[in-house]
Amino acid sequence: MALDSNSADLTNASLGSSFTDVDVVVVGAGFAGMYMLHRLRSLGYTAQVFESGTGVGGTWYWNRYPGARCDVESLEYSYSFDEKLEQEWEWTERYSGQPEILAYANHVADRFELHKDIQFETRVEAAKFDEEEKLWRITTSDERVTTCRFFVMATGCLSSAAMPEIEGIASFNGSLIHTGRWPKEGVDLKGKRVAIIGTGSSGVQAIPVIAKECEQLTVFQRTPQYTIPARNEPLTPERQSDVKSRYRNFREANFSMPQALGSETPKFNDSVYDVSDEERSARFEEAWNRGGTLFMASFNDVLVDETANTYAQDFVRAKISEIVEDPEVAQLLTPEHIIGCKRLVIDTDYFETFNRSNVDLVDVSSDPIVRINETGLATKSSQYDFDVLIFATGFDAMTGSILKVDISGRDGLRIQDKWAAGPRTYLGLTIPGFPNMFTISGPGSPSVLTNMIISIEQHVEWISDCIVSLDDRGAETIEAQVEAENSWVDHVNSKADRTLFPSCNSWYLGANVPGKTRVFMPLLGFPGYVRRCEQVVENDYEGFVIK
Ligand code: NA7
Repeated sequence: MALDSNSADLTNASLGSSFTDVDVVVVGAGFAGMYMLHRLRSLGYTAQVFESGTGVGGTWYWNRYPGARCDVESLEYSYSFDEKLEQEWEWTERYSGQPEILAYANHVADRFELHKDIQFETRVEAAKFDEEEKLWRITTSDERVTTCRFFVMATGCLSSAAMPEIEGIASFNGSLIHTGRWPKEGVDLKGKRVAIIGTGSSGVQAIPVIAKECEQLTVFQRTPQYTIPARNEPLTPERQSDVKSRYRNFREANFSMPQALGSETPKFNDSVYDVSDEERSARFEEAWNRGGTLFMASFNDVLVDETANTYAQDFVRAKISEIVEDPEVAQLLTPEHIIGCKRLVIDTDYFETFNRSNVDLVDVSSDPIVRINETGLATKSSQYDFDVLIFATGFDAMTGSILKVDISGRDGLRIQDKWAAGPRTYLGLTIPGFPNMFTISGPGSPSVLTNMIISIEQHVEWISDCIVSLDDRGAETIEAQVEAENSWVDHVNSKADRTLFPSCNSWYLGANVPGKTRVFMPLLGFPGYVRRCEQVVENDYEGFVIK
């Protein structure tokens, strides 16, 4: 039995195995932590969420940079677990911007009264499994220890901002900002000389918006980016009410898609080789005009066959040279790598922005950044001065926030040691050696290759059903077996190896973080994954030891 989290004033040393502060501690109050809390409470469990920010929303709380926008359509990127919520919330655009998604997260928190069980401005620093008592002891930045039976890491996949180690960074006299830690109060860029390092999704979204606001923008690019127009537009009331009138069917159709999204976007099951040159170009052109990441679904082999991929590459390269007026700039903006193996970006006026007179592009692959100094930065050949330096340099994705917590499981096994050669999980949900601990959208699950909110819901429901099942049978612990983990890791790798995904330096592989082991972390294919999770339960939690 659990005590009310606020009334528990016991020293942990006096606690017995059936006597904990709360049933479940959840780390993070993003979309995963919020639904986990709601679901646990509705099943009668007590839960305490710890969140380092001052509000809910996770990645949408932190990523307030100008232009931040979701690359999944609004009517899909929303919770599906509550029909009233689904009906009452009105989205305004095809792809929601960060302020609207954060407003939605706040609406959900208010609607389900989540705040009372979330402790904000509190970081979980350590978590230790007590084998004798069969409970977890969670140490937080306020120097308290909370005990719980179950421990859920809902820390998000893109929440640990990655800052490159560039000499002299502390000497810069101007403002230095990471896109993933954009100040809540905003940043006035009017009349400022701004520099931005990084042209991933964050850079590509921010650059066109910042260029319109600031006096001068210098973009430091290491790798050019393939990006497809988002074609964002206001969501018409007709489209919104149409989807709302058949939301269950719409959700189910998306649930059966490989990425849990896009059931109404045309997709094709033929090869680039099956059609004429004219048809191929017309197909890509339609996808370009339609906008969105499903450009890659124009043919069935673009992401699996290197030569097939070159047709898509060539199409986008031709677009860049059409849009960008200065041929030298166009050349610098033209990627050479495989399209889609780094996450495909969607944009609004990205390439067009380089036609503005106040935007300069510096290729730091040929002229590397050497150091940051008081007035700006020095590349090997030149000095650039500016007032604001923006790092759009991405995240220590998928594992960064888990590894920041000092987690030790059975026999004192530390997660940092367990994952020294890269993350290993069973189902992306559990880790042998760490009983009663779960990771939502962890490495080895479809997570970032899907509509994240839908993947989150599937994980939250699996975890809470698992906890109920343990209680129904009077069991205390569940722990994944190493054999199950080994075959799961093989499964995740073999899926990735059948595609072009492992062939370039992406954050999916951890290749953007110096020293991080190169492992393709997400699992391809949502419906197959969901079936597998269901089978595990049907086979009485196959691959787990329950005691
Ligand atoms: P990404 O996609 O990891 O992009 C980071 C960018 O920063 C990328 O262009 C990197 O170049 C660049 N980068 C990183 N370190 C450096 C250094 N030291 N010097 C120069 N350039 C550097 O992160 P985002 O935040 O844009 O997007 C992450 C995801 O969030 C995105 O995929 C969406 O799902 C939402 P590189 O390519 O490594 O040469």
